Amino acid sequence: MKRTHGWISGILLSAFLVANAPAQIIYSFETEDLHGFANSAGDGWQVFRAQIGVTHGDYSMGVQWPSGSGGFRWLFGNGARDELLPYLQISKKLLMDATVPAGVSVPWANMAVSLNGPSPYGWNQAVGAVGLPRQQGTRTILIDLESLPLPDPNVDWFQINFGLNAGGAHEIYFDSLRLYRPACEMMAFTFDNDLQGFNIGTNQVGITLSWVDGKMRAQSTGGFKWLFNGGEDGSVPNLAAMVRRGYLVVMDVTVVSAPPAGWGNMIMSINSPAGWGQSDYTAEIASGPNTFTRTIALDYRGVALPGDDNPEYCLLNLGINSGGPMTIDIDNIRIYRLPVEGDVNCDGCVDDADLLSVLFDFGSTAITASDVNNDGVVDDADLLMVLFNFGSGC
Ligand SMILES: [Ca+2]
Ligand SMILES: [Ca+2]
Ligand SMILES: [Ca+2]
Repeated sequence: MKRTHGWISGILLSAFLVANAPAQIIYSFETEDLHGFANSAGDGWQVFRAQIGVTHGDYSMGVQWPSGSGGFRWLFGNGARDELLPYLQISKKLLMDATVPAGVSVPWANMAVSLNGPSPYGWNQAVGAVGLPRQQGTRTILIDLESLPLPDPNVDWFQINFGLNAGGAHEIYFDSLRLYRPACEMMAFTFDNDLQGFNIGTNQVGITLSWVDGKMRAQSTGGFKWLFNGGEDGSVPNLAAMVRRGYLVVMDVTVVSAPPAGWGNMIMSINSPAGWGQSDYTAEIASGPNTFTRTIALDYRGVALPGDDNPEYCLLNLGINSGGPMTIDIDNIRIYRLPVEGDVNCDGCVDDADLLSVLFDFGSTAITASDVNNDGVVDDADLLMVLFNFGSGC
């Protein structure tokens, strides 16, 4: 009774902005050349500085597909090594905000990502696509480049390239390409001993779940299937508290057996007394004939969340879809914390630990979360931001 309210969609969406927040931002798209990406325009494609979907600074990067058509195009970065490589040496998982304006929607949209440098580094493309938002709203996407090597630190040039693809004329605004921060994770499901309540429900066919080596294995015959959370004893402790403080569900997904049609994707829902909160964002999980492991994220902003930290129940359900039989392993489902301004260590509370961090790094020009306002130096401006927000989120 408490578990499945079925296919409820029609979620109310609004294009909302994320507050500027501690994050080590690589590209903010503030200048006309958009870190080189603007030069990728042409053949009806438009890449331009915009003021829609701005999540850091004053501008974003707008991309419009050719009028009336979908399709694929690479956007190439500027090759300025020092604006990119030092960041990837800290983390090869990146986040970026992607906003679709009102009145625009497409059946599907995704992005390929490559790193590119002079020979012998060459062109290194990450396996698998990243889902892009298909309808109105701001969603944060996770780009996992862990599988790619980095070039020699003294390489002449080095760039990141985005291959955009959509099943119709699309329009997206990007901002705040930034480092993913493990410090912001709240662990929800580790599958250390069992499936932690995940099941396939009573009426669903064509899907089996099993516990394999500390992971949840889902074997689907294809098409859309729910992996329900819950069972007899509700949900994992503190899940409601976590989802109320986060905005992304993050997990490690291994494609054990790829679907013959070459595609597989995932949506999610949070089910609580607030209702069946189904996300509109679709994460790509399988791509081509490849077997691989990577981290994906599902942005759940806009879904109904429990009104307090201790509701009668709070369940996290995953909906997988594939073109034919597919086997995947899922592990380490965690919730990524919503930014709290001034929260340097990303524990959700602005307190002495954050203050000490800024004081300790004072004067530093390194890439550090102590640079709260992301201007490249830790100084009194950052200290003031922590002081102004002291106690926030605690
Ligand atoms: Ca910006
Ligand atoms: Ca803190
Ligand atoms: Ca600063």
